[in-house]
Amino acid sequence: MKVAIIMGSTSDYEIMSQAVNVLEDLGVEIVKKVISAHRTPDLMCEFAKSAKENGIGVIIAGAGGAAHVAGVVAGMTTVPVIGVPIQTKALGGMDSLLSIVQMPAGIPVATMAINGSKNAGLFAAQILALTDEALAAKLDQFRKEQTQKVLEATI
Ligand code: RP5
Repeated sequence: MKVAIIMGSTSDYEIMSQAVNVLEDLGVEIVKKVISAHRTPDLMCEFAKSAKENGIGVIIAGAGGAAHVAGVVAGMTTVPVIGVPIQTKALGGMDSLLSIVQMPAGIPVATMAINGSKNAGLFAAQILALTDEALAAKLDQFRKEQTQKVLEATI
């Protein structure tokens, strides 16, 4: 299964590329697309409604400001949605965080930290790894290497 990485603007890609990189390192197939809830609402609906039949197992949605794309997409599919609040100039990303995290009961969005795109990629991989042993082994290896780096760090 694939992970879809969508974002409200090309300006989000500097952050969202961290999810792309971690998933590519783990060998996960991805699709990436700029989809905005307010600038391309028809595209957003089309994407969300066809996600499951297109073989998408997890959707990562990054947006800043009035960041409604993750919640609206989640309302149109049962494919799990992970939201990434993008840091903003005006409010530091608190606007994005609160827009994404406060989903009313019934339509969940797993919300990461502000700019937490790398963790979104890892979390998506962990979901797919529940039914993919090879991917689970790669995640175990990633954790081992991460631990080793901390143990070997000098200050
Ligand atoms: C949101 O507005 C995007 O997700 C982006 O974080 C923010 C600013 O977009 P641009 O004006 O840089 O295109 O829709």
